[in-house]
Amino acid sequence: MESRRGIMKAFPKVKRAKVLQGKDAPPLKKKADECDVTAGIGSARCQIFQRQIQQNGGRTESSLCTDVTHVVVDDSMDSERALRLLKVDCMPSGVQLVKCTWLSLCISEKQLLDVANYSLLLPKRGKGLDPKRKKQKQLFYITSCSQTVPDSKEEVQGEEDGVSQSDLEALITGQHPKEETPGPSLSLGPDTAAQKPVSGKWVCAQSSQSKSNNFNKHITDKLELLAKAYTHQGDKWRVLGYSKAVNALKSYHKPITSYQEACQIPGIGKRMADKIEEIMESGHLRKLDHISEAVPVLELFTNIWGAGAKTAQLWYQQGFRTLEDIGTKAHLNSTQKIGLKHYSDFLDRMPREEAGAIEKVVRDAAQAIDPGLVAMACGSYRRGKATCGDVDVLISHPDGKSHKGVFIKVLQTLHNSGFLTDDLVSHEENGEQKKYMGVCRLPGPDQRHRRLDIIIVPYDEFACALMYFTGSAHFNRSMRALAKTKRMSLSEHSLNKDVVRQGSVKVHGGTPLPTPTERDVFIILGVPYREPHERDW
Ligand code: 8GT
Ligand code: MN
Ligand code: MN
Repeated sequence: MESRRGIMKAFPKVKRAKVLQGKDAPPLKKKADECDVTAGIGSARCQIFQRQIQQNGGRTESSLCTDVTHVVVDDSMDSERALRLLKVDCMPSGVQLVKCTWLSLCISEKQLLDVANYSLLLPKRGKGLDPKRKKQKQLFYITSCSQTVPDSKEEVQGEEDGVSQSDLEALITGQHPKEETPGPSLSLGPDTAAQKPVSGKWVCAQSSQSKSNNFNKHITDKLELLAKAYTHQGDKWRVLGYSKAVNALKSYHKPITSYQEACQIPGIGKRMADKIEEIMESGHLRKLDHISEAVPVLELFTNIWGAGAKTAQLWYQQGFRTLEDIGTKAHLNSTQKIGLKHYSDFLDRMPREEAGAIEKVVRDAAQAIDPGLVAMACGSYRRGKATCGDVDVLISHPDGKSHKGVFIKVLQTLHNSGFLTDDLVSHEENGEQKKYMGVCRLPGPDQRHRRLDIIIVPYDEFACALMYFTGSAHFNRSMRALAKTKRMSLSEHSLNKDVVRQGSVKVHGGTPLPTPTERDVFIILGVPYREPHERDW
């Protein structure tokens, strides 16, 4: 990638991109006969964007030439600065100036999405896209401003409602967002970081018990409402930003009284602080008045196991409004059919005692096969929650080898006894780990159907898998991000050292460290050990 006066040529020119126009090009290209230019985005992200765009049949341009229909800029950039960077007084007619979140969403959804919520400048009145431009192919253009936008606290805390760059990258690459906003230790070299005690804004270094006395409930209640709306609209970025801010507010030691005070809390950016100020001053958040009437319907639909925001939106567009519509008119895949059948059972969280009873059934089945097997419920159960959405049972064998072949046998036993009633994902392989997702029901009258996950792992991965499946997801992200600052990487398989990253792209996976217990992971990362109930972030 070449850098020129702060402008990064990230994508091939149209002509060179011809090769990408194969007949199998994914839907992004099909729907997206438009062009993009991107500005102010770090080089690592440029690379990710470039690869993803190319994979989706997209094209880029190295300057704001006449073919361009979209200019994509970093979320933190304002329109004035973008125009300065582009050396124009205003955007040429028909050219959209959009945040890179939009591009990321397009990539993850594999289609061109409406720019409405991601546009920096209102389009000129009465003017849609110039019809000529509509015919053109996609062109992407990224400019880098790594010199002018440092990896500062401001940036990582995130503009656009507090979503960080690392979250963005995780989502761009289509993974579950596993990394949390890097803390101040980001600026320390790996060696210094290892010596400094980890603290401050690292969520994993703190007990989630600090949330139990929420002095800012009047604020978090409203932010959570908005976050929920974003969840059902499939806006993962905002959901992440809001959940981070809500966590930060819940664990803050006193009621917030000013905008400045809000800004100083790690995890809260300026735009989030604006909203907090609005609630403080007016007792209300106007944004809540503008939640689309579609949201409750989308919520109804996404509560069907196996139906995500995208499916829900599709159904909504097809005119469906009720579960009856879905049952009679919508096209459902096999998991969604099971989800609909058990709609209210799955929605209802079970008391932890019931989760304990389910764990026991699975453990007994495993130990009937081999008494040496260990079986533990992780997830919310292990975090000590009073209710559980599902049960996540982890199975392994301390001898390091006898877990092999157990997966099939355990499932056989549980199917035969009638305990397992439906299979959602009957066999998912992840390296040496195997995962089952299904539905079970305890014997006896009046028992409800419950979601059950069973994961079998080799014993050398047990501690990392235990930690991963215990969560919470937010805690996991924090641990992973912390590992990253020490040139390590943490996964459900292992904690690796000597990881080589270029920007945020991992170029060498490093070497797994021995982690016989969860405690070892905490010790190596230099954070105080947290009991599972303290990880409920
Ligand atoms: P629950 O009571 O709603 O079931 O809450 P949970 O037990 O915390 O959530 P879960 O969905 O059952 O997931 C179990 C654990 O797996 C989570 O706590 C989380 O730490 C971990 N996990 C990730 N990433 C992902 C992911 O992409 N999908 C799922 N299902 N779980 C994940 O870290
Ligand atoms: Mn769970
Ligand atoms: Mn689960």
